[in-house]
Amino acid sequence: MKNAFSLSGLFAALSVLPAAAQEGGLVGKPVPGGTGFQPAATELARDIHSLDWLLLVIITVICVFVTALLIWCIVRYNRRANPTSATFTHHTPIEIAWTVVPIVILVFIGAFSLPVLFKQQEIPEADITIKVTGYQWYWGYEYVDHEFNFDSFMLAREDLSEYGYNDDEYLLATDTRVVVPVNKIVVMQVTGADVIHSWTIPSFGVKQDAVPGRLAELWFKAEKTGIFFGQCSELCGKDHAYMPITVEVVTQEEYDSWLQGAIEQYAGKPLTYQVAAN
Ligand SMILES: [Cu+2]
Repeated sequence: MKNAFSLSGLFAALSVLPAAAQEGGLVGKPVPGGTGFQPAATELARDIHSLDWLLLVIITVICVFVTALLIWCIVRYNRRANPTSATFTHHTPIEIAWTVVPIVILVFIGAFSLPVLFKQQEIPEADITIKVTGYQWYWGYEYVDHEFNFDSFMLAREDLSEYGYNDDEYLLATDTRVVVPVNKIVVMQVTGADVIHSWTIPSFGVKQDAVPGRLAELWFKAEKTGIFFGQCSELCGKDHAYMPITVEVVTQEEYDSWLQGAIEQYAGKPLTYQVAAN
């Protein structure tokens, strides 16, 4: 780990732009009063947000309807208002209605949710392929088209400013970043080296479990430049909260020059498979 920190110190000096100078800024850190989703930076994330709104409308209508029915029954059929209760046991039209209406609602929801799911799961042809491996407790990235790899560790509080981050980006900022070009299809191949982790960038609308022995895929096409944060999303041991994810989306020219530097710096570095001894 020590080695990786000193290497990445060098890398920080080579880094593309200071963190604050990005178009999209830094996305994914806590904001005062924030309750909603992190802003969408991909079509996938926009789709998820629209689906969430649709579901919110549907469940609100259902909740209001059921609450109104309950209140009506309490008022109209309480013991005082309705001393002689009805004795029937069946009402076929109502039974048909409460079977058919939920089916129609579920089919309606499925008609909107399944296309979103398929869009995420059908992996398009990649412009850039990156293999990401979850370790206890950091992430390793391999740019498979260019045969180099590096690890990404969370920055200690005292190192944040050296890397161009602010104090409130503690627990999110990492020493190295996954750098990708804007408007290009990036396919991440996700796996785990020791236990199950989960790789996510909420603004991209992607999340994938990193399961040892399996290679899963996710894809995204970021439409904005900037720095995007995510965190390991599968409880993976004592430092689970300390293995964040930082992705930097840059222009194609910036990516090309970064790539040149990264190849020079990292190519030939052996893959690190440090499996925890437990
Ligand atoms: Cu974890």
